[in-house]
Amino acid sequence: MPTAITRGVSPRFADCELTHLERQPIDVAVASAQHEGYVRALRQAGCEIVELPPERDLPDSVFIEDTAVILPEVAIITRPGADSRKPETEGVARVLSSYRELAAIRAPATLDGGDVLLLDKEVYVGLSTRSSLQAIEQLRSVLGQFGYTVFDVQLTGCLHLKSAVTSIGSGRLLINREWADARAFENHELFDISVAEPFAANILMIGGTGIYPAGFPETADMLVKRGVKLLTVDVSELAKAEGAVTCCSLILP
Ligand code: CIR
Repeated sequence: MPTAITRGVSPRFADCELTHLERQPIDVAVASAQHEGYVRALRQAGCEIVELPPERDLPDSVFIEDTAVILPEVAIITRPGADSRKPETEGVARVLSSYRELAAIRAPATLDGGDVLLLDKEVYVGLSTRSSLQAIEQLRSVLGQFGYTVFDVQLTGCLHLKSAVTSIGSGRLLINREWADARAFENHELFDISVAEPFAANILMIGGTGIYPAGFPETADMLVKRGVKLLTVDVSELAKAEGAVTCCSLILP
């Protein structure tokens, strides 16, 4: 049974970082209720949940994916690109030390976990505004010893690599080619999102089930027709902070 580590929504969630979206009013109570629905979906998909309490003064801390990269052999504690998010890693490192050996990205390099897509022994890292080439070099040196190859991927117009491309299992990827350079993924089968739904490329697979936002019906329809089992969740309030479904958990397979 996979374990999912999650963290409740901060009371200061409305003070989140924003890069590509305009700030809109955010209802923290609605965001919390949606987060609870997301945690229920993780449970329904077969995860055991370890839920960390909300961090009052860390507005974006619900997006726990950005604080670590978990592999079977090691967990790498990141150094998030936004200064307001750097303290988020502390509590996560404490919890992860019970599950894995830890390594850490060292200053001045920065890395957000949302930029790291693990596909078997290949690790793809988005060159975003949050993740630096130096971090990619550090990942190469830590992960090379375990037989992983690390690739960098050029991004345009989105926050993280996993805003643009995620795995739906069996060598298949869900992708927005406007945001990620698809040539990096030539050895995979690519499923394109609907052009009307640019944020639709972020799906979280737990075993054979895809946890997926309710807001992308055209892409969801395409996925279901191609045999992907979906569990849809309303994450519209979390999306106002540029978050999606992978970013609200750390999965320990
Ligand atoms: C940020 O800008 O850092 C947050 N407001 C959103 C982070 C979303 N994280 C993710 O997609 N992995």
